[in-house]
Amino acid sequence: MSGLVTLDSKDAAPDDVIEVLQRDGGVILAHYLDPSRLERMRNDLLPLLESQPVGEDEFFGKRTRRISSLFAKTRVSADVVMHPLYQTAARHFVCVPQERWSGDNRIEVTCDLQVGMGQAIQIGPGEGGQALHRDDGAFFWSRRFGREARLQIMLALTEFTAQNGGTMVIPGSHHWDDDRKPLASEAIPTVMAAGSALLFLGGVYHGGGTNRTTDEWRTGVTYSLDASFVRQEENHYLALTPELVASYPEPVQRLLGWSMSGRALGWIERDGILRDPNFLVSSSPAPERIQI
Ligand SMILES: O=C(O)CCC(=O)C(=O)O
Ligand SMILES: [Fe+2]
Repeated sequence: MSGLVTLDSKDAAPDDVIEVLQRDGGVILAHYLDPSRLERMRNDLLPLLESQPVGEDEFFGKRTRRISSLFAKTRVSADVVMHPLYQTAARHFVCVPQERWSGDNRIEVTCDLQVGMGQAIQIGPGEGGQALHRDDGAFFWSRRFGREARLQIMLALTEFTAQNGGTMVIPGSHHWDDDRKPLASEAIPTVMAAGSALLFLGGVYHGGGTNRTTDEWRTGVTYSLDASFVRQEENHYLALTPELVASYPEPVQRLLGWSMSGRALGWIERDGILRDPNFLVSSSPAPERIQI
């Protein structure tokens, strides 16, 4: 394969995005962020990255800077995770309805989405290629489960090239079983302009690329939309204050975890009733939990 497929966010149909993801496991969306949001995000994050120390091990990169708690650092985070193409594709792959017995009833259950993590990643000159890996390995996901638990995004804050560390991806590797080893020779670089974004499934082998330049820092911002029943990779409950979460619209509060997964996970008890915890950060009344 010569390169990853690029679609234009301005006119791509969600079904086209889903079709390419289903086949290749990754797709580039051009013009994902408009110029003013891109500029805002750059202003919010680039100065913070500049004063951040580089990592301490091979995987996270000894010439790579990272920052998280992104919802506390840039409000454009909400625009990235709420983009209709990202939301629709993530729901398609992650929120697959399942049937379960509950006594005599066969009920259909569907999980929701949550933001598993967010991180700005700046790969510096001289950084070697990161080990190829699957991001859903964080929660021991297996191809045997027959479904995906994560759709990740890597948004380019600066241009991604084959020379400066553009994310390496093995197209189609989300179809592989758990035993097949990823080879560097199978991976191709993500080449995209600032403001474009790579969407990739949690089962796709990928890794930060080698930065062969002498003076270019490659800056990407990554978030994941995960099945709401897996443990969040980043601990938003400890990283973000309830006041800050309350300042975002309700759908974003829910994505951050002030929500339930389906009807069973994540409740909080008040006055003897198990409730959806969103009332802690929104003005809506505390609804009763629906019984399973
Ligand atoms: O920075 C990149 O291009 C990818 C980083 C990555 O995949 C990771 O740290 O899990
Ligand atoms: Fe990764």
